[in-house]
Formats: sequence, C-alpha cells, structure tokens
Amino acid sequence: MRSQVAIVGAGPAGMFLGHLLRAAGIDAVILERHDRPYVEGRVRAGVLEQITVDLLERLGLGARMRREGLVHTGTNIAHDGEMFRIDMHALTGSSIMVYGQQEVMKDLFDAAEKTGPKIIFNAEGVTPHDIETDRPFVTWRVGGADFRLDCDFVVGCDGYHGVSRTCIPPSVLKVFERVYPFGWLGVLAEVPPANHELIYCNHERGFALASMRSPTRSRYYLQCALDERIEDWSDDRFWDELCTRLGPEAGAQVVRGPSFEKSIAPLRTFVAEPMRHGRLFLAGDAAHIVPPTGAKGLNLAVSDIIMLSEALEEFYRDHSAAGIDGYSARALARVWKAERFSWWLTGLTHRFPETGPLERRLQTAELDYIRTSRAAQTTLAENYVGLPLLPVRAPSPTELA
Ligand code: RFL
Ligand code: PHB
Repeated sequence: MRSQVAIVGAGPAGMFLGHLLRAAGIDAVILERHDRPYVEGRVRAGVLEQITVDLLERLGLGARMRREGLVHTGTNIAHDGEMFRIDMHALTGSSIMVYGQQEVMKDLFDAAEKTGPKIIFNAEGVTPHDIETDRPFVTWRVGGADFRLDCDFVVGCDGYHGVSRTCIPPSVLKVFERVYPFGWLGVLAEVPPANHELIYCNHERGFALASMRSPTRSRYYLQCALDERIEDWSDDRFWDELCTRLGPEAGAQVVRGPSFEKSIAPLRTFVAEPMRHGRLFLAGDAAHIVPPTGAKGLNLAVSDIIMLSEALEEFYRDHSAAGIDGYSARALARVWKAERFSWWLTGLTHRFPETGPLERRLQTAELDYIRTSRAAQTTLAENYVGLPLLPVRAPSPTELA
C-alpha cells in the first residue's frame, strides 16, 4: 500500500488532519489501534475555542454544532461561596462553544465514511520505520495478517501513550513533565446544568468544576486524591461534596440525578521537543499534555494540525520545505503559552499538599485581583478563548506606553 501521508491515531488530531489533507488533495491513511465506538465513546473535552469551531465549519462539518452547541460569552469563578463572572466576549470579542469531543468525533467519523479519509481500525502493533530517510513506511497487523504502508511522511497523532514519540531517539528528544498530586473525578448525568455557563471553583476542600454537554446533560468534576477509588464515590457523596464546594448559591441550583459515567483522570503538564524528527511529525497529545483546567487539550491538537496541514500543503504545492522545517518551532510557541495558562489556572484554583494558610491567602488575593481588575480579566479571557495561531507582533515601547 502507498499514500503520501501515514497518520497514526484516529483521535481528534488524526481525524482533523486526515480531513484537511483530503480537502487539499493530499492522500492519507489513518491507522487506529481501537475501533470507532471506543474512540467516539471516550468522555473527554467539552469546550471548543473559535479556531476549532472555524475548522469544523471550513470542513463543512459545522451544521450539527451550530444547531446543538452552546455558545458561551462568559465564564465564572467561585471562591469559598462567592462567584464572579468574566465577560469573555466583552473583553476579547470572542466566545467559546460547548460541544463535546464525542460529538466532534461522531461528525468527523460520519463524514469520513462518506468522503474519506481512509481509516484502518483495530490496527495492532503499528510501527513507523526509516523515519530518518526520505522513504519511511509503517507496518501493522489486523486479525493476524501483516500490512505495510509506504509514504512520504508519518504523523504521530497517537496521544500520550502512543508509539510515535518513542521513535525519536532519546538523544534528540527533550521531555518536560510535571505530574500533579491529585486527579479529577468526573461525572456525567442527565440533569440540567446548575448554571447556564461554566463555574470554576476554588474551595478550601479542593477544586470543583460545573460544566455541561447540553441544556439537559451536566458534566461535573471534583479534585480528588490520586489513590481515590470510584467505588467509594456514591452519587450521593458526589452531589453532597459538589454542593459544598460550589457554595450555597450555586450549590442550591445543582439538580441531582443518577450518574451514567464516573471516572478519575490524572493531571499532567508535559511537552516533548522537537515535534518533528526526520520524516516524522508529532501533533496533539502525542507531543503535549495540559491539565484540563483551561480546556486546552483538544484545541491545542487542532492548532498543531492547522499548522502542520499548511506546511504539508506548501511542501506538495510549492515544493518548498520551509513550512515543514518551521513546524516544530511554530507549534511549540503556541503550545508553551497554553501550557503556561493551564498550569497557572490549575495552581490558582486547586488545593496542593503544600497549600497552607499563606498559600491560601495568596490564592485569595489573586482571585480578588482578577475579580476587580479589567486588565487581569482580559489576560484570563484572552488565553481562555484561545491565543492567535500566529505570534502577534510585539508592540514598540511607545505603542505600549
Ligand atoms: P487522543 O484523543 O488521545 O487520540 C489518540 C488516538 O491514537 C490512538 N492510538 C494508536 N493508534 C494506533 N497505534 C498506536 N500505537 C496507538 N496509540 C494510540 C488512540 O486509540 C486514540 O484514538 O489524542 P489527540 O487526537 O491528540 O486529541 C487530544 C484530545 O483528545 C485531548 O487533548 C482532550 O481530550 C483533552 N481534554 C480537553 N481538551 C479541550 O480542549 N477542552 C476540554 O474541555 C478538555 N477536557 C480533556 C478534558 C481530557 C480529559 N481527560 C480524560 C484526559 C477533560 C478530561 C477529563
Ligand atoms: C468539560 O466540560 O469536560 C470541561 C470543561 C472545561 C474544562 C475542562 C473540562 O476546563
């Protein structure tokens, strides 16, 4: 088999890239370890930045999102029972879209069934070869039979636990990592959300987040210990703890009901550099992980893919390697800013083992500063709705003054 590009992984990064390349007339095959129901069934991201919304529209896949997605012009921060709103739209001109990753994946897979790109599910033992040459290839097995795909480029969109990153020699790969000393216990329930917008909550017992998937489906998270067992969290215990952390006002709006998904996710800050080695590129969670506090993971995968597809188009259309040579540095410049934001918002809103009375006063002071400063709210809002794809020209000192 031959294609111009081999993509490992059919998560958001792999599927968006496959569709973008197909639209540009570049042929790609996607190799996915699991089947479609598994990839589509994972309950993950809920918040799309404008770049992700725009990309779905550009690919002609925006109709259901426009109908069913919820546009949020603001977000809320609660602190020990008090809540304030950040009007993102007034501060930045942009909003966010609440439309679950499961819905995004359904739209991407449905379209692929009609138009391509080609996806090979249940591909076991996917292995990239000869990535340091001009003739890389990928091998895998399905149902005991061996397959090989020759290609010009391999793109690793295979997430944090994927195989692609391991193909970059340790002497080349630099890894930056922090594992947080807590996780998020997440619950999905078929009940109306407590609030029409999200609430990020700092409470002395730990962080909580009130989110949603639709006007009738709520998504809630509680900061929990890493060794916590799901079995110890009955629905009643979850709702009680959530209401305590959200405080009397927002807590009173919580509608309780049976949960139909409950899981614990670890939190990690992770970046692997460079995002290209020879004919192998990394994109999305394969190259970087953010703690979910800023809702950046899926959106970062999308910004990588936009940059990489532009670079590959330039390679095939103009016979220029400038784009692919610049991909890693260009993508990492945006990745590190999103990493910084997610790390900062996690630090501001969570309880750490070292959080004593001093650290708590400092968190309170910073939250109060954000509540009362337009400049601080603008900084938060700009990062939350998503930074531009291209670095903004630095203003001169006189322009700043
Ligand atoms: P994915 O989604 O992990 O997909 C990788 C795909 O590669 C396949 N794969 C392989 N295939 C073949 N061979 C191999 N050896 C393979 N190894 C792996 C896997 O089966 C899988 O299908 O990575 P991708 O595409 O980079 O997408 C990243 C996003 O999924 C992730 O960043 C977000 O879900 C993160 N995230 C959020 N992001 C947001 O932008 N907004 C949010 O509100 C948000 N909330 C979240 C989140 C992630 C969470 N968890 C559970 C990690 C909330 C949570 C709780
Ligand atoms: C979600 O709805 O799953 C969600 C929303 C915002 C976040 C993280 C997760 O920051």
